[in-house]
Amino acid sequence: MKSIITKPLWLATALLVVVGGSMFSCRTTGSQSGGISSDAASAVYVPPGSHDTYYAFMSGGFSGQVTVHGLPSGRLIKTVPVFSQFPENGYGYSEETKDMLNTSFGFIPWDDSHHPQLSQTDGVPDGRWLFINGNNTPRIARIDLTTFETDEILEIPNSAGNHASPFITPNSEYVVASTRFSVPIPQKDMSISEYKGNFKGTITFVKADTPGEMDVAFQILVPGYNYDLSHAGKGVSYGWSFFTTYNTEEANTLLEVNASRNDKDFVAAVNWKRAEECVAQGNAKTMPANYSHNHIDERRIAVSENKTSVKVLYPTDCDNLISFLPTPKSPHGVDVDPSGEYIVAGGKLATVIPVHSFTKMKAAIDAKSYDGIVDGIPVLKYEEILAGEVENPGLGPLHTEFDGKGNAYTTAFISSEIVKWKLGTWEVLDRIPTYYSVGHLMIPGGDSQKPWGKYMVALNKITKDRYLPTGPELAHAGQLIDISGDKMKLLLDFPMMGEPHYAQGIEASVIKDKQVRMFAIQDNLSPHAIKTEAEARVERNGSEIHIYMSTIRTHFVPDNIEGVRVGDKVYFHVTNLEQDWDVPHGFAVMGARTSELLVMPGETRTITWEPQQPGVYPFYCTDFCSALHQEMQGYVRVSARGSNTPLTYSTGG
Ligand code: K7E
Ligand code: CUA
Repeated sequence: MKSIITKPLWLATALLVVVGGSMFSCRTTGSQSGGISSDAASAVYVPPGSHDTYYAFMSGGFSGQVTVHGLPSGRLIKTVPVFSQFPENGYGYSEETKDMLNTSFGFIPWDDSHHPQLSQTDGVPDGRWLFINGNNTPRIARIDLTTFETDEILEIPNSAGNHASPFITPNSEYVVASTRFSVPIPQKDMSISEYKGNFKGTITFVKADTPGEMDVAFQILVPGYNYDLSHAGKGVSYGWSFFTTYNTEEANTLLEVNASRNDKDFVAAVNWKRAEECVAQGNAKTMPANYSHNHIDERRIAVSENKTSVKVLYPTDCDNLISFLPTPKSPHGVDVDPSGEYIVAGGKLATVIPVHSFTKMKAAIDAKSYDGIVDGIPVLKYEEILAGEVENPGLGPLHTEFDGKGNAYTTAFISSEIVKWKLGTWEVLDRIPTYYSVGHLMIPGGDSQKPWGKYMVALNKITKDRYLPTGPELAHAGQLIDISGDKMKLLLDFPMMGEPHYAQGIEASVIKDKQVRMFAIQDNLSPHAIKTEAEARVERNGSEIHIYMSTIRTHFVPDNIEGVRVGDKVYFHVTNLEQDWDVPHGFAVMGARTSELLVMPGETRTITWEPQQPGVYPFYCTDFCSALHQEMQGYVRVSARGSNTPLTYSTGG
């Protein structure tokens, strides 16, 4: 048996080499086959010790987080916890961070993140912050790109399914949010069958340019459609934001059929400069609302506040606020080219890619050339505002990005390909298969006024056979494509945290020299910080035990603690006294129903522990910090409820 198998295997291997070799060489001739070019390996090879040239920020999808990859290597370099608890470093478990996950529904330890957006100055990503939406319990988060930490989360009231979010305006004036699912606004108990005409949508503009002060600037009440995606105007269309809608049928059941009846749905063009005027003139109504705003303050501790009202604009109280641009058919993405003139919609069920002209749209609005008016919102005429249609764009066009050289790239989900076409002539120039079912795509800066048009990442929903199989759930993936030449070239597959939706990329030099390396211990404003080992101590306050603990290579002070009782709540306030880059210490205690802590140099973090049984319990450092890391440990003695074991602890030195 063994010998029979061995020989054919050997033969098969030899055959594979021959076939593989010839496949390789014939696929270098064109990207039509989707093959790998022979220089692909060197194009993505970042030698050990060298850095990638781009940061790529990927939505973590249903993990609720953001992952950071380097391009062109595709290497995963960081997971940033945002909407989901992260036991790896204590985010959402530690006393300093758990209030970040407060909402009007209470503590919510998970969300579904879809669309990262880099802050912009003059329409160009500036590397200060990354925003991302929470799709399920409507929220928008801000990540500080000097620390790669989530430092602010705003809940969006009067919303449901925060999908068209947080697409940013060119000077980071606003990030937007809208209802994917229309609902009664304000919420109330009513029959779902009364959806039509009674359920409403909202489009929300959130003030985004001042850390710690994100807030709803205003909301606009809109008809009960599904508001799916957005992008801001720029250049000539600065001051506008565009939102796709589907289900203009206002169906409330079997949407796959009932929301696909209309030939055209709408792109909602919102003039936010006009909205500002109407709000300033007092045309907005104040509506009670209940939502949370959480941010990390100067002590590096999350504070959570409840907000109680929002300003709501009705389109009938503010003329020229919104126009509806008829758009075939059940559009998903809406993308604006670097000049701001062309508004490209991805009609999931459309046979062409419709491109609207901003200039023609303005002219039609000025001429009041309407097809009708819905809830105070004029519907423009498709033919009058059309710049062009891209023919034969692939099946199921979804999302478009731009290379800054006059070309657009649109994903086609059903035909699993990316189609490159020319702005202005609308001719298809090239197409490349993706593996498989591509959703979004990302060119670094590709939704801004100045794309870095060298690479493109296809963000694929399905990988089937591309990786080693791992049971029923398979890897999600990105594919790196070289777009520097006339023909697109596939360079690399790399796995990503599922499900990848959108992503953002930026040249590494914009961010990498601004990194915080440690927190100065003398500036640590935590009320639980200790600045030296001599300050380490343990205090009892009723049934609360507060342990003010220091860490430095390679010991905890105190390392032995006695006098804790069952029924006590123990707070470990751990300060890392290190003042060196890349020396966090970890802290974990046996039986804690929370997580570990990972404490950065100069930082204080607190985790709680409620011991259940008398005994002696070890704690230890989880991060291999030095040669004597394994020695970095201690014990807590826990006595029975009501015992009189005196509170004692070891001291430094
Ligand atoms: Cu995945 Cu932007 Cu949520 Cu399209 S969305 S694919
Ligand atoms: Cu500190 Cu390991």
